[in-house]
Amino acid sequence: MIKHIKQLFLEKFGYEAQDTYFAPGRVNIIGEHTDYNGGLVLPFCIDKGIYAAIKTRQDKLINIFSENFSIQGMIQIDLDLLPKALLNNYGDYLVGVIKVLLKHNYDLNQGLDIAISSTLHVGGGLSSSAALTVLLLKIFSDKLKLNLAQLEIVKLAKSVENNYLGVKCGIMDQFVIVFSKRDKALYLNTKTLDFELIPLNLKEYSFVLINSDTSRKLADSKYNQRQTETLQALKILQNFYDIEDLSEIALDFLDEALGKITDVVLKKRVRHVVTENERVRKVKDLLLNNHLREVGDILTEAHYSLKDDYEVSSPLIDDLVEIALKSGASGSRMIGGGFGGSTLNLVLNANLEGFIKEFQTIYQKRYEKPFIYSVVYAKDGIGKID
Ligand code: GAF
Repeated sequence: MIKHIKQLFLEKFGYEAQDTYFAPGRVNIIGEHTDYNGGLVLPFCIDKGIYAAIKTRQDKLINIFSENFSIQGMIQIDLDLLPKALLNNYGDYLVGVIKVLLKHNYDLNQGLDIAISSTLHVGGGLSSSAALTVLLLKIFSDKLKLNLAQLEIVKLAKSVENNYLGVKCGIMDQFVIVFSKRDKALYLNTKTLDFELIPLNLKEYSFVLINSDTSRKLADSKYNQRQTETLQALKILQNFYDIEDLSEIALDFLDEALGKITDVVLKKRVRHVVTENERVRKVKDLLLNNHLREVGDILTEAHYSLKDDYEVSSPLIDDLVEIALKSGASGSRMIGGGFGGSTLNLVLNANLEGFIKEFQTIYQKRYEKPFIYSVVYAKDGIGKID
């Protein structure tokens, strides 16, 4: 892929690239929709992601070409003349990054040529947007000598999504894309930003990712609505409790807290957040103590919480979970924002081949879509690769 991205750069710009970078996508083991409620998450990065080859320019133009969106051609942004409205293409990530840097008074005095190519399947829900934003910030930081600290990159990348792209996301994706380490899962408290890298040794199990091949844009989906609902529930509970976010509600107090809310939908949202935090704690301990079988049960439990209480699944995703369990997975759940994307499945290695075969047979009877799956391993976060 390094050779490929360098070749793409040469073809598009007519000279050799200076540097190449890679920003991975992420998988979340558990802790979904908790990161904008001050809760816990347990993600890791995978080996698929976005590659970039770059070279600085003498003027103040940023030229970017994405092989995956080649139909949109080369996008050019003048650092002195930024578009006011959204471009409605991937150039918006670039403009968002530039605007957020300028807002924080960083001096952007040099242009860049950038070629990018992604191995993340569109519609996989593996956080390609956070990968792209973090990647661009890292390139600007290194090449324009902004010297951004890792945590600053994380926060700026989140701000691009929140303030320029209209997605009210939390900090999980950006954080793991910067801090992920090979063979580790990242146990993160999204409120304090304290984190631990815990060994991810699945022993006789594997994580299998299954892609629903349905894309959705978080800004258009009900993602932001969920954020608003949890905020509404928090406001109600703040009349009774001295709390800053829903994750401060302990499981033991859940029933009492739910008693303060009359709206049935808001009750369900709160129940998901509180029980999900508990599931993250449990899975972390189970992983550390090598109790993988129980991890599977909790993953499936989390899926039903996301489906029934948080209502962010989809009929197709529910079906993928059902097929996985029928095919012998020890646990299965949707991951990420929801309404599409991928499922994460915990499968015994001894069953792996049988699982894939059985899943494929059932899936292809029901759907006329390609069956897209991969076995995933925890990898390092963003970095310069050459
Ligand atoms: C998306 C968001 F970007 C994350 O911040 C997180 O909320 C996730 O959905 C759900 O857990 O990936």
